[in-house]
Amino acid sequence: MTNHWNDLQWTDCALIMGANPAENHPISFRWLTKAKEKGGKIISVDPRYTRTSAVSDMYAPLRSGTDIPFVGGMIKYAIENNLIHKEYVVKYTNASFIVKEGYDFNDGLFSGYDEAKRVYDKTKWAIETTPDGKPVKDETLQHPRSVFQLMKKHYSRYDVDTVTAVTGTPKEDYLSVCKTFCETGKVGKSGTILYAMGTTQHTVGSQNVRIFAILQLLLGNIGLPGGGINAMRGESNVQGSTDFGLLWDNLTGYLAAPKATVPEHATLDGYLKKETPPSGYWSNKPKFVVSLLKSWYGTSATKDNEFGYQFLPKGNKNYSHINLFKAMFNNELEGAFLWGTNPVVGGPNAGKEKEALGNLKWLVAVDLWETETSAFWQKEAGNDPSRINTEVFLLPACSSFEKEGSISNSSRWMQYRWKAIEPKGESRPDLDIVHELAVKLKKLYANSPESADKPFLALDWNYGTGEAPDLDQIAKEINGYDLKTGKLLKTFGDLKEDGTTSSGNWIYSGFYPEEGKNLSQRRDNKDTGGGNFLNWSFAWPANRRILYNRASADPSGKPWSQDKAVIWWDDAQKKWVGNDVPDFKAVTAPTEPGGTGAFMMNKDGVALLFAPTMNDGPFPEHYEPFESPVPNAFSSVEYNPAIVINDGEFNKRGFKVDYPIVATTYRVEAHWQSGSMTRNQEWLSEIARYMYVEISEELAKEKGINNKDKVIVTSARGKIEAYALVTKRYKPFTLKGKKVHQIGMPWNFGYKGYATGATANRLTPHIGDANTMIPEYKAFLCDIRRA
Ligand SMILES: Nc1nc2c(c(=O)[nH]1)N[C@H]1C(S)=C(S)[C@@H](COP(=O)(O)OP(=O)(O)OC[C@H]3O[C@@H](n4cnc5c(=O)[nH]c(N)nc54)[C@H](O)[C@@H]3O)O[C@H]1N2
Ligand SMILES: Nc1nc2c(c(=O)[nH]1)N[C@H]1C(S)=C(S)[C@@H](COP(=O)(O)OP(=O)(O)OC[C@H]3O[C@@H](n4cnc5c(=O)[nH]c(N)nc54)[C@H](O)[C@@H]3O)O[C@H]1N2
Ligand SMILES: [Mo]
Repeated sequence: MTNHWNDLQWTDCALIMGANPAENHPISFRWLTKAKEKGGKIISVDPRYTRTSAVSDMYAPLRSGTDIPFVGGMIKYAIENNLIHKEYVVKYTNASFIVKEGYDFNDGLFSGYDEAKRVYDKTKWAIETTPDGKPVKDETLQHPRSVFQLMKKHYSRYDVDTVTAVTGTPKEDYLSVCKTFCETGKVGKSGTILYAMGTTQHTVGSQNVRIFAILQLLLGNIGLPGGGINAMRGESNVQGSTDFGLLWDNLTGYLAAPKATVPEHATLDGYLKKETPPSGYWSNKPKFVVSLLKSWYGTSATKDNEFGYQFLPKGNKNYSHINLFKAMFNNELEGAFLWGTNPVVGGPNAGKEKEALGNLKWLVAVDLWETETSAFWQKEAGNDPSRINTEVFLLPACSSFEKEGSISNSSRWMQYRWKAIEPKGESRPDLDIVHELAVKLKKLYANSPESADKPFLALDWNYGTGEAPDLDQIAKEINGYDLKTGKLLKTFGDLKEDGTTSSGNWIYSGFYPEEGKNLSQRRDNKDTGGGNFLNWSFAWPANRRILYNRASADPSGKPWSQDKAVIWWDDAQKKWVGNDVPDFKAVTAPTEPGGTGAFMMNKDGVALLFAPTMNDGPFPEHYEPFESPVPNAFSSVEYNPAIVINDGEFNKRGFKVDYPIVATTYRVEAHWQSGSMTRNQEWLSEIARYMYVEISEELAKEKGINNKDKVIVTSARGKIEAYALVTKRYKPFTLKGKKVHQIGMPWNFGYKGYATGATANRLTPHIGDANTMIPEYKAFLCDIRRA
């Protein structure tokens, strides 16, 4: 989230698109309800009329996979009706930058496309620079190659008629959403966009988020209270896990993992040169990287050995979830640890992922329960246990209530949690399990002459001598030290690139200062102003609650409006003051270089309307999902031209002749994820007992299906049986005068626990987004009939 949960109370309009927070993030409604009491409006945009829609002021349906046309049309509407915040756009975005000749967009493709490799040459999307490397600008925004004009041209194609013929949204509903949300472009108003998996789980998932950002920047909504673009994170600590490098291509703190395929990454020096931009806050990257290496490898990290950089693995493959399972399927992996995950229910094309597990020699599952995954070898229809040779170990982990440590929520708040009860049975905290493994393996490998074992032996593992690791030691390591004095660091501003500081995660540096204590344990619930609660826990970075808060003030440092003031320049005190920790050094005057840089992480201090960094184009463009019932109305390019096509058996593609119905998947309030946590609870199992499929009354009639009938849903990957839930929540879409049906189903079911039922993921495609590889769980084709 750019903002935080409590801050939602200040919004004038919340556009909830691609999420159902009334069920999945109920805490949001505590604050959205307050916003409503103050006159704020809530809009729900979802293919299905959800519980969120039911408490919203406005609802607009759209066919799954058509968010880019929906928002693209809003961008056109805002520009044409003069609703944008012009000064904000000129000063705080790259709208005025001139794009070099060579950039082009033609029939769905940007310039630089290599059809054989399915990749773009992004150098074709460069910004024109002066001899000293500064962007060339036209602040009148009139230059035909200015970002603003190119963007305007790009979205001029997204007119209301074309958009609604693609999304299937009734025109009046669509126009009401445009009008209501775009009113937040007025100075003194702020609007927020709340999103989650309905947005990201698409082959255009990253561009779905990008187009939200563009709209919010045009309306001047980022950096303001009640504004921003707010990703409601999923699992309670998923924010923390990505902060700490759990994504396959990241080290902690969003530093790129070195790759064998990037020649410059062969040395630390080369890596730093390649990955460090010349300006913006990321220009400090060498300090973060060297401090990270120092905290991982301690005294084994010296200047002479590139601070242990060569200990880091340098992969040559994409090992996102989708590719890992493909590798498993192709016998490229010998064994796997599946730590707190249940892919036999939650993975895309789960039937095939289950098959892939059988190709492992060994599998270690660490979980609270025996799940469909650790029990994948057991007898189930179509399974022959005698043919599976995988040796499975199940290590019992204890639940969050039985251990202590911190979790980071969507607000970026790192909150410490204490143990409530002792662990049951032989279960142990995950950290203890990791710790014991590491200690035992270190002993086992101590005398190994193998060079492959050197990195593991070089790891500094100094978390005490007990059976359990010393949590305080770990917390301090994350914060980081001044290695010369042995003192804890106060801020990441003190990190050095010469090996004299350490920090296990630079973005958290400062949460455990020498004088204080672990700030994630702070529980002072006094409002410090603006509902920001600065003394409650610790928010990264630097305890800042609203990211990009510099943009809440005009270039001279005066709030755009008193109603939406966050920080402002106090000329008497010669510093930034207000309700939040300022975006940059508090003493940087607006008149100084960088003083207007509201987006300080970026190279030129501005936000990117035009983003030459994306794999699938600098502007979001509509492509149909990998499986779609209609041709693309915007170009002759069918689906995202930059996605990796997983040919072969793992991902059979379905076509509308066999599978004419659009399907989507979602979660239900009474179940948590793959269901291990809830389908093993009698009470929750009673509330949501059976697997079902929601279908419209119209489709039910066409197919002769009655409410509660058993039905069979098929896709190119498989078939499942479920109960029909005939509902008014779905309505057929009318696309260019033709009727297209959509159905939806929960993905929380499996064959373990009390409440059992068919797994929706037996149907979903094994295809991912062009930038992140997140699977396209939210839009695919199927058919349905009575069982
Ligand atoms: N009770 C409960 N709460 C949970 C979870 C749980 O399992 N149970 N899981 C947690 C986790 S890990 C996560 S990631 C979050 C997920 O939170 P959400 O993203 O809210 O979860 P979903 O229900 O999967 O999807 C949200 C909505 O997206 C809609 N949708 C489908 N396709 C599209 C589309 O193309 N465009 C748009 N605009 N909408 C679409 C669906 O109809 C659905 O209503 O929830 C968290 N909270
Ligand atoms: N079709 C479809 N599929 C989806 C989605 C969708 O919207 N549609 N959503 C996707 C999303 S957003 C997510 S996040 C994934 C989730 O996919 P998974 O992470 O595979 O699913 P979970 O059920 O959250 O699995 C977590 C497991 O961890 C165990 N567990 C709980 N607490 C602990 C603990 O403290 N320690 C350990 N070791 N284990 C613990 C639980 O018992 C459970 O078995 O599913 C994805 N799959
Ligand atoms: Mo999630």
